[in-house]
Amino acid sequence: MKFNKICIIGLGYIGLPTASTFAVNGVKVLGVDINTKVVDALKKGEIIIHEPGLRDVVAQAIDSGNLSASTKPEEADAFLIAVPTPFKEHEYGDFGGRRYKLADMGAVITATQAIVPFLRKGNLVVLESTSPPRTTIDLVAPILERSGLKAGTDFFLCYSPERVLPGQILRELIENARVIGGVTPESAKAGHDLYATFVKGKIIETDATTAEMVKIMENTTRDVNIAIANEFARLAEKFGVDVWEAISLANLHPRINILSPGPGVGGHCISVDPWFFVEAAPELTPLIYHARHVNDTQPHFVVEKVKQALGGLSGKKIAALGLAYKPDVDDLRESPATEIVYLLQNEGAQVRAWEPFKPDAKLDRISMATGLQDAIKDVEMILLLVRHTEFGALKPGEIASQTKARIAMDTVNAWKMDEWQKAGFQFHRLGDSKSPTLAPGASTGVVNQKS
Ligand code: SAJ
Repeated sequence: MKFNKICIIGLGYIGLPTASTFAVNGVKVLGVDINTKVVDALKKGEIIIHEPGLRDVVAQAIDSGNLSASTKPEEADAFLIAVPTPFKEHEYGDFGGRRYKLADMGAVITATQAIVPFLRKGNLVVLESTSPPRTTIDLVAPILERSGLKAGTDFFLCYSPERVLPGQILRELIENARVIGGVTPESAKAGHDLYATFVKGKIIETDATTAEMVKIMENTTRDVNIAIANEFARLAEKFGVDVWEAISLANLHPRINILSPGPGVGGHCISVDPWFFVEAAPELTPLIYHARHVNDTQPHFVVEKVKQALGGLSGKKIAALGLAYKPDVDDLRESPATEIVYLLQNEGAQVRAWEPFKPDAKLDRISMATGLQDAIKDVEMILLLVRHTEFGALKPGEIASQTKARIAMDTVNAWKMDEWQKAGFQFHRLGDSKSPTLAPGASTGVVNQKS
């Protein structure tokens, strides 16, 4: 099947890279977003999100004349839906005392409804947004069929999950294997033809519900694996062990690959998607539920550790380094770092936050520093929350001369203990109760030779 023009609804972290990649590969693309800021920026060749390489591809796409933007769809050969599927903010489900989050499918519904007036016989519609199992069949198809056309017969309908890693989206979009789940085999074939425009990885056809499940299984597996790493960190603190050392030793086993503990799991994917399984079948998902619970409570674990190190939080001044949900991205959504700042402040601490990837972020009740020095100069503790490359490269000797702080805490294993101690800091690391927390010379009762 040949696609001359496609319409992509949702110009966020997935929709915009996808739209630009199609456009630079010779397809006419109309990018649609209800946010006029996004559309106006794109019309001027600008973007309002940070993703390595995206600015250049968008510029190329616009220069080619193939990418345009609007707030409304138009007729096209194919429609792609790439809108967010967050969870509801104030509504929860309950299964025997297990409180779980609920998917907010509002954006998928609105996007699907927007396509209906423009849907024609022979068109292809693809849902890319991560969605609960059966969404394509039970939610999207009935809305599209209000056009009078039948899914799988008059038009093709697929679910094809995006699986790209923020920070590497443009490369992974092209190189990753692509799963295409059709409501009929013919739909899957049409989806295959569309993505073959630029996908170099394998393109595999299956049914729509399998494809939906594949996506949530991937992110759920990662979430559960991070939860066990976080639980190991808690255990290590109880038993006088350095979890980072223990993990690196366990990972020497040929079939073990333990992930990294940290301040919690954030972002709009891994911290959200497992709830789709829990909501769809709470009676079948105790493990997935508890893993989510462990990761969601990890910020509280960090706050307790900070409290112990400072001997209380009230009135304590802390510099929080990093607010993003993970290293080297500007995305603050569902960020555990941000939650930690709020939790510290709720207990009376005064926090100055520095996020080099989003220095202008305006967050309710968070005092943003204008730079590293501004963040650290007048505090008691430097708290590392995100493993940004530039934070890993900080020189404790230089930091010591720019701050009053003599306590440093690393929640992501980016810093070398001996360097910070040599520079005169009391050093704490998440998951490491083996490390002496006081500077050399002071008596701790615990001796550690490691760095
Ligand atoms: N994290 C840890 N420990 C680790 C790895 C990650 O605490 O060992 C934390 C990160 O700091 C972050 C969170 O987990 O807060 C999620 O980060 P991530 O890099 O694992 O994943 P995302 O959310 O950026 O992207 C994931 C990817 N899924 C998988 O790796 C299975 C990506 O391929 C998906 O396309 C994306 O979700 C998505 O859009 O669903």
